[in-house]
Amino acid sequence: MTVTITAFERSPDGGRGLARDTRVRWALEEVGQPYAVRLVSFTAMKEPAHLALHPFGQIPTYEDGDLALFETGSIVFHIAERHAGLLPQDANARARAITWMFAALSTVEPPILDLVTARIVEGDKPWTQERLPLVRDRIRGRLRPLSTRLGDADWLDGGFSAGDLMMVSVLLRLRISGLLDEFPDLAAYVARGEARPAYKRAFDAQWAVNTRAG
Ligand SMILES: N[C@@H](CCC(=O)N[C@@H](CS)C(=O)NCC(=O)O)C(=O)O
Repeated sequence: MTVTITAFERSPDGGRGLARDTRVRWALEEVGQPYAVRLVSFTAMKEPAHLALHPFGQIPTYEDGDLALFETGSIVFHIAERHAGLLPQDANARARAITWMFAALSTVEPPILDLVTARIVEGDKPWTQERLPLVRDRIRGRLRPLSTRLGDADWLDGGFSAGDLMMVSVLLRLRISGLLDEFPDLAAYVARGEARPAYKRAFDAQWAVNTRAG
C-alpha cells in the first residue's frame, strides 16, 4: 500500500517550501519511503471528503491503508516510529529527540505563526505597526535560548533526528523576516537541514507542483 499525502494544488508561497507538506515529504524522503500526493484546492479542503481526513480542513494529511492522520507532528512521529533513520535506538536519546519535536511545534512555532498572522492577516490593521516589534521580540525570546543550546553542535542532540527536521522546518519560515540572520548559528543550522539530499528532494517535488504550467 502506497502512502498518500495531501498538499496544496497551488501553495500560497508559490512553492518556497513553507507549506507543511514539505516537512512530511522530507520525513518520507529521509526514511526512503515512496509516497503519492493528492493535490487539493482551498475549496476541496473544506468539503466533506477532505474534512473526513482533516477535521480542520487543512493540509497535509497522511493515508496508509486504514490509517489516516493529520497534524505534521503526529505524521512525522508516525513515520519516524515505523522506519529507521529519524529517531535514535537508545531509549533516552529517542525521548530527547521527540522532546525537540514537541519543542519545535509547541514552543518555537507559535510566535513565528503570530508574526505571519500579524504581517499577512492583520497587516492592514491600524495597530499592526505598533504590535510588530513585540511579536518579533517574542520570537527572539525563543531563538536566543535555542541558539545557546545548539552551541557549536551540528544538530540539537547528537545526530540528525526528527527533532531537527521539525525545528528546521519551523525556523525556515523565519527567513523572510530577517530574524534568522540575527542568529548566524541558527541560520547555519537551517542551511544544514536544507542541504540534506532528502530535504532537497522534498523541496524539489513540491516546487515542481507549484511551478508547473496551467
Ligand atoms: N498544526 C497543523 C497546521 C496545518 C496548517 O496550518 N496547514 C496549512 C498549510 S501549511 C493549511 O492547510 N492552511 C489552509 C487553511 O487553514 O485553510 C499541522 O502542523 O499540520
